[in-house]
Amino acid sequence: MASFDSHLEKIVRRLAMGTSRRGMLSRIGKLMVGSAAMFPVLPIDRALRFAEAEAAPMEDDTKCDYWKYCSFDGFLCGCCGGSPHECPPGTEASKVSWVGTCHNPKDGKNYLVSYNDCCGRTTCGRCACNSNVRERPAYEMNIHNDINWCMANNSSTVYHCTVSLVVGNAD
Ligand code: ABN
Repeated sequence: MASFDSHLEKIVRRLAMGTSRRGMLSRIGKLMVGSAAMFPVLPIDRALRFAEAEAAPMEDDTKCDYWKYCSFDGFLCGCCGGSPHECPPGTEASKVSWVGTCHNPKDGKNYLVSYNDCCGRTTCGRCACNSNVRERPAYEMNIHNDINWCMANNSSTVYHCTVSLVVGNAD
């Protein structure tokens, strides 16, 4: 070990005698720049990639682009004190509803989804979502979804928000 130390000491001394301090600093600087190009080490770069990875999955059922909302028309109850499938307190689910067929990209299957309005409180007004896949003009009520489905409830005209429930397989 002692011989290794003295050998290393000789090399370092020889290097030091043949190099100015400024020259050594410049070499160290070049080495650092070169290695940074090869191995990206700046924390800001990694943070950005993490943010992109976070944004990638389409699995958020609080957002209108969630697969189950393909034929949605209304306000998402998850933003109105309820959940994506539960009416908020003080409201009741509509007795009639609009049914759409949505494709779940996760398992590649199609599902029947019932969109029930929650009735009995004034319009929530948050998280409007109008996807309307396969909706047709209003002259055919069963294929038109821009309707207040609270019509069959006691609180017939007061619409608050809409929930969505998978009711069956559509394949
Ligand atoms: N189905 C949601 C809705 C309620 C009232 C009016 C239009 C659409």
